[in-house]
Amino acid sequence: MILNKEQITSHNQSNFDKHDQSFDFLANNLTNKGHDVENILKKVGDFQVAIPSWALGAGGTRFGRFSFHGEPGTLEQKIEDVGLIHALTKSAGAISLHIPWDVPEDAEKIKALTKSLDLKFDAMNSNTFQDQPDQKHSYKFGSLCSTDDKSREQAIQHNIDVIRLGEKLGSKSLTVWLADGSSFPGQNNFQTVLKNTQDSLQQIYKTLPEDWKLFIEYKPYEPNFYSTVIQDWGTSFMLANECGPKAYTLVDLGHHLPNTNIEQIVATLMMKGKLGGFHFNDSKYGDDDLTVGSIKPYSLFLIFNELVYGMENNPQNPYPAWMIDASHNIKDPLEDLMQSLEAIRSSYAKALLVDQKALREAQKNHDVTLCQEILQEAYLTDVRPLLERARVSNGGALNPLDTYRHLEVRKKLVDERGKHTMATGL
Ligand code: PSV
Ligand code: MN
Repeated sequence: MILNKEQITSHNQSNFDKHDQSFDFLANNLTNKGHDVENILKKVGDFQVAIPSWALGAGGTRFGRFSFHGEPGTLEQKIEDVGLIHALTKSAGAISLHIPWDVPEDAEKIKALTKSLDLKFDAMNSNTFQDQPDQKHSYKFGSLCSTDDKSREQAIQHNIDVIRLGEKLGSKSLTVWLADGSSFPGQNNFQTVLKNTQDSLQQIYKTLPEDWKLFIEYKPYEPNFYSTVIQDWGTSFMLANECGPKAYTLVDLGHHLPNTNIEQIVATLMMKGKLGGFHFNDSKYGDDDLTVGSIKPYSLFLIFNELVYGMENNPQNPYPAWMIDASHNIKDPLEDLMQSLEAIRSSYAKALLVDQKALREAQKNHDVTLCQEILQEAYLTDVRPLLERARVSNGGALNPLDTYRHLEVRKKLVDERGKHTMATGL
């Protein structure tokens, strides 16, 4: 299913008056406070977040999976779904593939489809956390960290194959997330598995094309419950440094123990020029895969405050690759992704409203109360009219969720694909 521009613009008409009023009110207020509204609109409109192929079907837990009707059953349908989200939101201009879940039969055809929907290929993701049916050596006791040479070599080769496939598609980065670790004390020698992982990553790094980046993702636990080889940003940062200048740390919001100060991690990595990629989601307890901004919106704003500071003040850090990494159980995945995109852009816009000059001054004067006021002033601004204007200016929907429901997109997808389709993935 493909949405055409006319369907979207004709639904926009009914809400324009209301939008104009609220936008004018906000723009006046912001201008009076010294903000450059046009500049903010441009930055917000340009902010694009990749959608992972595995977020388009319903996720599951080890207790079960409830399929969502009309799920994309093929890679083409996954790309079409991202195309739908992008047509409505104009903020999801890329798809991130996970191999081997998404191996295309015809790379050229897939590339053409993606281009026709105004999408790009974001990072390629390798998968050595599951055994595949035709696989010779198991990853049960680790992949890039494995003490079994055959498993380790197979995992290295898989990553190299993913890079080669990504080259055909026009991707420019590889994200490596490893489930490697141990579930019981004594199971692994910590130094041996770390050393093996470092050696393996270096071998993969050597095959990276000149204009590619390697993103090393970390996670404290799950699926292993005692130790994970790349457990935290420090380990990832160390490995990235051992690999070389094209290797970076990737921060996934769900991969931190409760109450970790993620904004401080972001600041540290950007100062060192090593924040390469970012996975958005939200969580209450662990890697919960919840909609971005649904649980801790203020934390997300504080994180964006550091991201904005880093993007403006750290030329040593490349522009990060943004991706939503969530796939949960009960909502329509496309609706969920549109809510996440809105929360991301909203936090970004609010962070752009932080009066950096006044904040520096208040920090210099140790006026702690004022520092907090400055942050809150930005956070409490209702930026929704700004997001609407940025979207509509780029040809998107004033209200993507409302338009999606009005146009009965899910019903049409079910009619087209059937009720009992199932997306590949977790
Ligand atoms: C692991 O929890 C993770 O965040 C990694 O990014 C994976 O590649 C992704 O989820 C999907 O399993
Ligand atoms: Mn992730």
